[in-house]
Amino acid sequence: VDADAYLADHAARVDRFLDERLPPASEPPEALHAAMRHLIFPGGKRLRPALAFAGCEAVGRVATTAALPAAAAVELIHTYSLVHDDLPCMDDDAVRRGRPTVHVAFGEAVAVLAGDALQAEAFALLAAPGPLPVPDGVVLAASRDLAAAAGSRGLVGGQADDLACAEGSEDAAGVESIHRRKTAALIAAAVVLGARFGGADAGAVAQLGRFGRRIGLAFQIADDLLDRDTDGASSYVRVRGEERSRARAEELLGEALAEIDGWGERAEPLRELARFAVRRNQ
Ligand code: GRG
Repeated sequence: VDADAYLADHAARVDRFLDERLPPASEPPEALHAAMRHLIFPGGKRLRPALAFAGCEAVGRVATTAALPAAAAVELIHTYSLVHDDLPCMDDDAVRRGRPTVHVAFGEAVAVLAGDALQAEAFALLAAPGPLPVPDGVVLAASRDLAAAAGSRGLVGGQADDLACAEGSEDAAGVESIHRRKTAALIAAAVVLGARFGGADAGAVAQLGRFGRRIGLAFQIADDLLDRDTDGASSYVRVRGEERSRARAEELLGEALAEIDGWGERAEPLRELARFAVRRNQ
């Protein structure tokens, strides 16, 4: 399995599904619906949806089509967080995914509302009937996991602490704590939700949760190494230096892969995506 090919194939699948399910830009309120779609299409790497499909595949019980709602829901939460992170009151960015940010294109108020609506839409899509039947209990557990990853003990809490330490006063443990919540929680949720939609039992969910949290943290350290956010308060590279950051990312990758050692061929996409997340250059 080649990570680039897997990402491209599964991006196309989740994009089709999102395009079908999201309100069309022609539906009133048009500006809001256009703003919601602005950062969704064209997307980024679609790593989180790919991880959801790979989590489903690793469990190996059902066709990965079953995981479409999980893959789409996680990408919607991710995209909403980018829309809000780019706002003038947060990172104040004018460009995202190579295009004007949502607030630049549609104004600040519409960007806030588009983010809000994308977040709600994530849960609506997760709970709506998907292409294949999924037990209600699976949807309930997945909703709980996604809400936890997105909430004040996950993504939003990590963002809050990141903003609070804007002077860069954090030590390595503090930076890791922020990274675990701001980035790793949602990446782990992607794997876990995909696995749940694939019929994973409690043991597999726990293992893939540990796998996903390590990959998520390593992904963020790799992001710090790519140096996109040099002044970032919570840069691992700033507190640890480049060499130790690389070593930490590799250590986490090793721990993650050990977690799914013995899962066989079906977990190969998950392994390839893990290596990609840590060693990527994009
Ligand atoms: C505003 C609630 C709220 C949270 C913001 C996502 C985020 C938290 C901030 C964006 C800045 C940043 C560096 C976040 C860390 C996560 C991260 C590396 C996001 C970028 O993910 P990619 O590389 O992006 O997967 P694409 O565009 O490929 O989807």
